[in-house]
Amino acid sequence: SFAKLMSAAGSALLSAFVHAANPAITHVLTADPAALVHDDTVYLYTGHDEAKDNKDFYKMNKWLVFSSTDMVNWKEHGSPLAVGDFKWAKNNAWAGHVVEKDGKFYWYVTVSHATIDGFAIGVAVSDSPTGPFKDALGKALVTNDMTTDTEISWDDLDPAVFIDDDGQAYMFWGNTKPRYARLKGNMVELDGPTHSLDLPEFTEALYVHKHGDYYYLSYATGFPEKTAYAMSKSIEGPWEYKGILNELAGNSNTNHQSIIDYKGRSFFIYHNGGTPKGGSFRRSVCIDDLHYNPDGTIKRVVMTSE
Ligand code: FUB
Repeated sequence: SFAKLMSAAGSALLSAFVHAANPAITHVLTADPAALVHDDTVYLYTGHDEAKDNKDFYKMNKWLVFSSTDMVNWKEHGSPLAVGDFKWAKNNAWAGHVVEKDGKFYWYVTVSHATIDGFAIGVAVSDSPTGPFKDALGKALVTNDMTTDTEISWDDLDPAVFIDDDGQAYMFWGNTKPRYARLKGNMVELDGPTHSLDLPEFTEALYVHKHGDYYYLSYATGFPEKTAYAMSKSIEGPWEYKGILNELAGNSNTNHQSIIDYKGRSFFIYHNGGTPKGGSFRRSVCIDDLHYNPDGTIKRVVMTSE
């Protein structure tokens, strides 16, 4: 019937609209996506790979911001934050994460410290989700603690910040050893001790989100990396390991994830080496649907390219 035909045409149109090709951004290299939903808009904060080929290592000096209201068309907002904005840092604009509190936007990032061996976490602040962002502290929020010989210079990277329903903020971070601490109300100082987490085969890229009654802790596992996750009824745990959420992301060793709910759907945002000269050091952000089971567990992500 005509009505059936129209409805089929409508759903074909709808799926063309909602399933953009992956990678989602191709004209510039983007890695380590962190998405923030604010005022009905998704802001996507990414790193920027500058390596000329995939035999190189990471070459990253600045971060980029994009926004979208349909998860398909991404508007560019340039680079409102670079390593050079942190006077105490020397290089490596690695993974970061942005949260909003009381009308201010806090961007937590990984950099290499100029005078303390190893990675460090800095925080920049802005009145707008698209910047400009300024170093909030003039020094690192977390520096490498080499006080015990089990510490490694890669410990302090990949911050992920989560604000619980009661307003308490937490920062999760780490490589090899996952950890978290509370943040003070000012969002730029740790409040109290740093706690270790016990997560199987943890590599890096912690990410925390809440959906329904559960808290979810997702992370990169193994190397090359897959994404695994754990669930809890409380942000302070205990966390129950739930297995693999996403398989190896093609030709990239890493696939650093971000998970959001937006306009009634859930999204898994990650990176692969999916552009023509892409690979582990030339990465691009991808977006796929995420589906929850009725018991709160998450179905494995089906990565798509078109
Ligand atoms: O982009 C540099 C590093 O690679 C990030 O900090 C890690 O999460 C991995 O994606």
